[in-house]
Amino acid sequence: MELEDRVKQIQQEAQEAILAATDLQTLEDLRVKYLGRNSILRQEYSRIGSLPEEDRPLAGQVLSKLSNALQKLCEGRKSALLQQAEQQKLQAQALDVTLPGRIPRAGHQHPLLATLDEMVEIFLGLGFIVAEGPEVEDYYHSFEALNYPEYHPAMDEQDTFYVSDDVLLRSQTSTVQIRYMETHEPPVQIIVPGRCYRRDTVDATHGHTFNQLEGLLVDEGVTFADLKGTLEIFAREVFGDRCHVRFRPDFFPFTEPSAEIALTCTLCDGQGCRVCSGTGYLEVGGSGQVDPNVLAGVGYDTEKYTGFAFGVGIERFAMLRHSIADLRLFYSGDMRFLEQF
Ligand code: 2U9
Repeated sequence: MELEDRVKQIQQEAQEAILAATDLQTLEDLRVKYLGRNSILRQEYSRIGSLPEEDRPLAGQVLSKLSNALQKLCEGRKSALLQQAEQQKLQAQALDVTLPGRIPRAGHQHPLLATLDEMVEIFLGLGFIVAEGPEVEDYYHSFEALNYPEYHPAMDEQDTFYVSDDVLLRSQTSTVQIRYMETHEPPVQIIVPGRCYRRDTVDATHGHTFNQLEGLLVDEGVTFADLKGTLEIFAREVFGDRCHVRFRPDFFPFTEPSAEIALTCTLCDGQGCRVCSGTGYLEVGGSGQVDPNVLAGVGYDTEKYTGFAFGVGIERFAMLRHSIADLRLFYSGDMRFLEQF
């Protein structure tokens, strides 16, 4: 075949292959194949010596033209591939500023503590201050100082967690009120939020660990009406103006007279529904006038001072506030539950 035809065929083949190269390595392999030391072009150059004298200059021209053309093609393709790679890199790094921002997962308060804080706020607004005290208590502050008679069932081991004969986990925050009165003269106006412990079987409405909010007000001339008025304001702040307090006789060793605290059902406004089992009321805690023995026990003049006290369960309130049927959900650590608040 004539040199001209061979050159045309090589150019055609090389051009297609170079333009079809999709990466630098393939392109480099092609450059070596067509322009390298052992390339087809080199072989053609080596044949020039065997041509007739008068044909050699033209052959040299034709081959160097082909070599330049293929060299240019390789360089062109290489810069195109580099540009393409650069474009892809920039594309990958491209930031679409119109996308919505990633909302950082913010933690938030636990529903129990949120409810507790809301209840505390209301009493702070009524002039109470928060008192705190130990959760691990001694027998005296837990029972004797609270006027429990000897061998009251509450002090038995089936209700209370004992660490030793005289050390136990408090079953109510009332011990803090005793400690507070031991170190402060009247008037006393405190609320005591906190964790309490009872040997209870865990079910939808009972736990061995639960939170309480207790209140104590001791001054001259404090009456049962003051107690009910205070609780009435509290109930309306939490559940709205249609919520009322119902007192029913009850008994606690540390209060006399005592009253069970019930609120009009938050769901049916007192008409009666499944939540309040048709009664229209929901029991939330207990209250009463502080027993004079308790005041005498901390050295207060019971002729001069009287007081009222109350205690409500936080879980109970939180369950009513958020229509939760099982208090174990609060302690489950289950984000599907907690994320709803
Ligand atoms: C002192 C004197 C009196 C606090 C009171 C109750 C009634 C009561 C329970 C309600 C639900 C505990 O969380 S609960 O299970 N509490 O019924 N608590 S009177 O009376 C006191 C406290 C301290 C020195």
